[in-house]
Parts: sequence; C-alpha cells; structure tokens
Amino acid sequence: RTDRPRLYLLDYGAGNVRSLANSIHKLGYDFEWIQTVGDFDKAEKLIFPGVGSFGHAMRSLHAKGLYEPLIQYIRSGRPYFGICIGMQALFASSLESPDVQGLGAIPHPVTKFSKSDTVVKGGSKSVPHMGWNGVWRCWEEQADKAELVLDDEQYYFVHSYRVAFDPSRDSDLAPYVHTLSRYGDEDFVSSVRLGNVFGTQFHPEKSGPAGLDLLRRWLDSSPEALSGKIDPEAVRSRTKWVDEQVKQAKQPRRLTKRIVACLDVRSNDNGDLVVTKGDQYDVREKVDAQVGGAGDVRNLGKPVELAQRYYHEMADEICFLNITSFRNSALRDQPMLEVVRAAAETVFVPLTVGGGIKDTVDPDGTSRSALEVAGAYFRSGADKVSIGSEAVIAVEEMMQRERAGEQAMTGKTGIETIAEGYGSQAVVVSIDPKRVYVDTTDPEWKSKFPAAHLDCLIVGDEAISTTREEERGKAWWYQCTIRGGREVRDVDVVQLARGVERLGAGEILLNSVDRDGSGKGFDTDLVRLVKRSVSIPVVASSGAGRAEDFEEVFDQTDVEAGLAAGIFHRKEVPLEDVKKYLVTKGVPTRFTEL
Ligand code: 1PR
Repeated sequence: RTDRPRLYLLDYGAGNVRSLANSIHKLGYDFEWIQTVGDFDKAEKLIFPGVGSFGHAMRSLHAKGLYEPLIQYIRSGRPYFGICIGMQALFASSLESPDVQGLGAIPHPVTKFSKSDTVVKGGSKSVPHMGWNGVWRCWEEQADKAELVLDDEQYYFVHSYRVAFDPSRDSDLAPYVHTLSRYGDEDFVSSVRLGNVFGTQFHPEKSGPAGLDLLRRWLDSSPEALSGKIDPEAVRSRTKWVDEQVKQAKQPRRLTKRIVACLDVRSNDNGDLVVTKGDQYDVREKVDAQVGGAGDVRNLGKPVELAQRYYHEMADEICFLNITSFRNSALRDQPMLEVVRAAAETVFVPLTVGGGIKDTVDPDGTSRSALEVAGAYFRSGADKVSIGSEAVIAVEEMMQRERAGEQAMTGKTGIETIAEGYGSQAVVVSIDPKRVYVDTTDPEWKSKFPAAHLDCLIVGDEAISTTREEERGKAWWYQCTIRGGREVRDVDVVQLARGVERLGAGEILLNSVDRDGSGKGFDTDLVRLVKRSVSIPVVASSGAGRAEDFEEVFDQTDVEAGLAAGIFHRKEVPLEDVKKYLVTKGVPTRFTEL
C-alpha cells in the first residue's frame, strides 16, 4: 500500500536480519534498507535489528558514516525500534566494548550478567542468558499510547550483556524502562520506551506469535502515535511506577526450560533431501541378515514441513543437522541453505544449523572460511551455527600447543572467528561422545585408567542415571568422536566442553552416541558432568522416549534445554504433550493453550 509510512531497516551485515525481514513481510508490510545517509531523511519509521556485539555494531555504523545520521534521526522525534544490540546501542556505553561509545540517547551504561547467583541451583548461572523469559511492565500504561510489550507473554532473549536495574539506585533510568525481566536474582531492563524511542532486549522476530503480535502493534501504529520527544520528567508527572506492585501480584516469571526439535537431514538414495533418524547414529533401515546389503535411509518427512509442524506445536527452537556434511561440503552445494531460507519464512523461533561449518574449498578451487560458511547460513535465516567435528580438532590442537608451551589460542579457528564476528551466542558446539567402560573388577584398574581423562570418570555405583542397576561395578568415561560417531579421538567430553567454552562457543549441544534413538532417556550422568564443567548453556540430547525423561533431566541437572528427534518425528510423544506435561509438573515452560 502506498499510503503507508516509509519503513526502513538498518543492517550493518552482522547476523540474521532475514528473520525480521520475513516477519515484516508476513505481517503484510514492506520496507527498504538504509543504504545511504540520505535514506534517513526519507524514513518515517526505522528499525535497527542489532545482532552480534556492541562494538562491532557501533564500529560498523562509524565505518559506513551512519553513526551521526542515526543520532540525528533519533533526535528528530521519528519512531525508532531497536532490537537487542539495537536497544543497547541507545545507551551511553557497554562493558562489552568499553572503547566505543553508544548513541547516548539514554545516559546509562550496559553491563554484564553476573554468573554467581544465589537462586540458581549450584550457585552459578549460565551466560549468555538464552531462551524464553517473561516480562513485567513498570509504569501504568498511558491510555493514549499504543500497547507494545505485553505483560503476560514470554519472549526470546539471547545476550550476555544487559542493563541492570535497581529502583533504589537507578531512578535516573526509570523513565526509560518499559519492562523489566529477571534472570537468576538479577532484574534487568527487557524493553525501553520513551518519546519516539522503543527497544527490546529480546527478539520479537524470534518470539513466535507473541513476538509477531508485538511487531504488528508497532507497525500498525501511526508514526504520530509513536513519535515524541525524549523527556524523562514528563513520564514521572504523567504516570505511576508500578514495578513493585506488579512484582508482588505476579511472581516474576523465570527463564523457561527450552524444548528443542532436532531434524537430522541428508539425501536418501534417490537424491531427495529427507529428515532421517538414526539408532546410535545408524540411519539405515535394518535388513534381513540373509538378504544382506544396506537398507534404505530412513525417511521421516520433509525438513521444512516438519519444522513448521514443530513451530505450531510450540517448539522453543529448531535445529537442523546436515549429517553427511563431511562428505561434500562445498558451500554452493549446501542443500541446507535452501532449507533454512524456506523454514525462516514461516518459522519464527530460533533456528540452528549444523554440519559442515568449517573451512572448505569449492570444486573450482575457491577457499571458503568457516566464517564465510556460517555467514551464508546467518544471511539465510539461521540464528546459530553448530560445529561438530571441527570443534574436536580445534580443541586437540589447542591442547597440543599448550603442552608445547605455545600460545593456546590462535584466533583462527572457526569457533573463534565466528564468535568474534557474530557473537558467542551464535556458536553452538555439537558433541558426540561415546561411553568407554573400564573393568573395575580388575584390582589394578585405577592405575591403568588414562589419567588425562580423570575429570571425566564416572563410577557406576555413584551414578545418577536411570540405568544404575546395570551399571553397578562399572566405571566409564566419555570419549569424543567426529564424522558422525565414526571416528573416536583422544579427547574426553570435559576437555572438549571446557576447550570450546574457552575458544568462545556460546552453547553446547550434548548428544550421546549410546543413547541416540534408544528411547531410554537422557544420559543424565553425562549431562550433569558437562553442565558442571562449563558456564555456558547446555542442551541435553539423545535418548528421550517419554515426557518424563525431560522432567528427569531438568530435575537431576541444571541443563537449560532438552532436545529430541525420533519421538517427535514418529508422533510417539508429540512435542506439545511434553510441554503440557512439564507445565503440570511445575517445570518453567513456555506453553499457551491454543
Ligand atoms: O561434524 O560439524 O559436520 O557436524 C555434523 C553434525 O551431524 C553433528 O552435529 C553430528 O552430531 C550430526 N550427525 C552426524 N551423523 C549423525 C548420524 O546420526 N548418523 N546426527 C548425526 C546425530 C544426534 C542428534 C539426534 C539426537 C536425538 N546427531 O541429531 O537428533 O540424538 O535423537 P533421539 O531423540 O531420537 O534420541 P560436523
């Protein structure tokens, strides 16, 4: 429609802005990209979807000559909507990049979440703050203002830095605060709104129907309704601070446990791209031994259709793994690029893509760095990339350099370069460990056990896993594998988890070759071991057979998310049933009865 105000988006080339573009189109609106300084004059509304790091965002604005024009745009009183870093950019500075200044519209700093926390089991909480969290509004809503963030909804957050808020100390900040949220025992600003300025720390374009609703309300509002001067004193005189009242009335919601649906994708023997599912990583149908040969690749559906189904069943995230990427991973041959692009058009929750995120060479000899490969996925609509085999190699090499007395980090691995360019929160490491049993009936077993893996040793009699009985008298450690479980390496799961955290990974996707497809429940010993070894979020994967398995893993470990594949694909336990079950058990869960 031509009568609509001209909407512009500001992209500085860092991360997934396609999802926002898709959500705007889905809501029936059009937009243009800010290309030149002159575009700011034409813009009647502006969205700044900041992704990556504060420093990168601000430096890019400077490099493109957009820093001053953006400040002028904000001062003009026309509507501004900043998302994540786009909200943080409004502030004076950020501890993330102390050498650069923000836009300075809000005279306050952005600081980092504290890891130590009294309310989190085990005393420390994971950073980044990643997942779905609730919000509460702090000022009585003004009748003449369009409602934007809703009190009862949950939205998707992913960030390590935040604007802390303490009403007794931060009265200068209060007029800007639209909503607060809580992580552990910290209250932080989850959205700001004053005059023409609106910003959300969370990602509405990744927050399912609640996020789309918010975007729609902002898009539907006329520029006049969203315009105005930034005048902190006016707020105090016109409305009432209700933060404490709301907190009392509704216990602030907590970060919910995420339920992730995983789609292992590969081509079948006819060349069709299918979602498949292995049993201990074997994805071919079993064949009669007398007949011999290899069975067909199991076909459980089409990747985009299944992703859409899980979105409607309230999956909190969707993960695509290209499980044969080790065979052919030239960038232009990545079938997953198209899958991600198509899924991102209709699925508005975070998407992770794994398989083949590494330095590659195209058939014509062109080299592609892991950073370039990841960039192609982010531009297609992925929010995170997951690195498997290359992460094991990177940690092995780091350990070798350390043993040789050399500098451990080179800054050149895929994990480091992608985390530097797109932020740690965009880098997941997928681990495929295997149990290695040790014979404890041998009196000499302790001296024979490889000392390097002592941190990883679990003695069956002390184990918490559900298979405890069978495991009496045994001990084991977890060895890492690469190439889809085909090759074991001399690195254990604790070494790997700590190593990748050090390199800059923001999350661990923890599979288990032994439990994969077994339906025996998660390997809670493995999950607890890894979760205790790192302070980044961990997703428990492999073995879910019942809704109770999720309850168990959330009860027995501090893990942030549970992932399943087989039971969801085969509809044995639909995803929404898992969520309903968790609600009845009091596990913090995002679930709305449709
Ligand atoms: O090494 O960086 O190219 O990444 C390859 C990725 O593909 C890795 O993340 C690796 O885990 C995955 N992968 C490789 N081969 C297989 C296979 O199955 N043959 N998938 C494979 C295995 C397990 C999960 C599965 C859970 C839950 N990944 O994807 O979804 O085990 O299953 P369940 O709920 O049915 O038990 P790179």
